Amino acid sequence: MGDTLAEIRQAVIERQRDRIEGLVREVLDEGMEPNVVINNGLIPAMDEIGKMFTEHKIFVPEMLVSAMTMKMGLEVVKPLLKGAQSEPKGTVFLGTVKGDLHDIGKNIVGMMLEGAGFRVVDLGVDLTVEKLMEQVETQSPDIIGLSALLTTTMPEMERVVQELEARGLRDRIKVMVGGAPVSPAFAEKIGADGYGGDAAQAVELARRLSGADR
Ligand code: B1M
Repeated sequence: MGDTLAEIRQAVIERQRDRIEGLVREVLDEGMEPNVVINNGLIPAMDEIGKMFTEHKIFVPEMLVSAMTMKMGLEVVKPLLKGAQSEPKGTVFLGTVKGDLHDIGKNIVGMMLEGAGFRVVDLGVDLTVEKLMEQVETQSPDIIGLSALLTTTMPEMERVVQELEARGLRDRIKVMVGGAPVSPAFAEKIGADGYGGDAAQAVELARRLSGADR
């Protein structure tokens, strides 16, 4: 199984879209936990892609096709992460902030939250504060989860917190933030309720913020 995990990483790095689904199915059929496929196969491959991009060994088009390959792998894993609970633990609005198109991490967080029994409303990428507030006014969530991968888009997270305050909604709606450049110190600085370093931490945090851990 270890060898196939290495092949999964390789398939993402080398953009082998024709192989990825079969490889992921193979390890799942052999009994590997979906979380292991994500954390030890798919995610490390994207880390490697990031390094290669920084070192100018690959460029945006290659990075994009690797991301597409990873998404194809994630789609195979997704049905296995769905929770069977009937009563949701709370509603989470999830989005990647304005100006930012990175959605792989957000999608993994969403899948894990659903698996843990939350109702997740995915508001997509490049999410403006205005669009988010429109949604908040119509179907009040318990938690807003924001993802940012670019240092330049992180300030959008603070705008969301400020807008909730301005509308008098801050006490009712918790805000959690995450994404590679985000840190606990940043979360605290902008007045968010918490930071998730990865999808597992995001689930723990959502449980705590919604009171579902009590
Ligand atoms: Co871009 N990109 N990218 N990119 N990209 C990064 C982020 C970068 C670090 C690469 C590099 O330089 N090494 C760099 C940012 C530098 C910076 O800001 N300091 C960068 C850049 C520069 C850019 C462009 C500007 C490139 C260009 O056009 N010149 C451009 C920007 C486009 C835009 O957004 N406006 C761009 C474009 C792209 C693609 C479209 C090609 C593609 C994205 C495809 C897609 O997402 N659909 C892409 C990719 C794939 C990457 C890297 C290689 C991988 C990101 C990823 O998917 N990681 C990335 C390098 C890297 O991160 N190593 C890079 C895997 C994913 C599972 O991890 O998203 O961190 P992550 O999510 C984790 C945790 O962070 C956490 O849980 C997840 C699961 O463990 N988490 C949360 C995430 N959100 C959370 C929310 C939570 C809690 C936890 O609560 C709500």
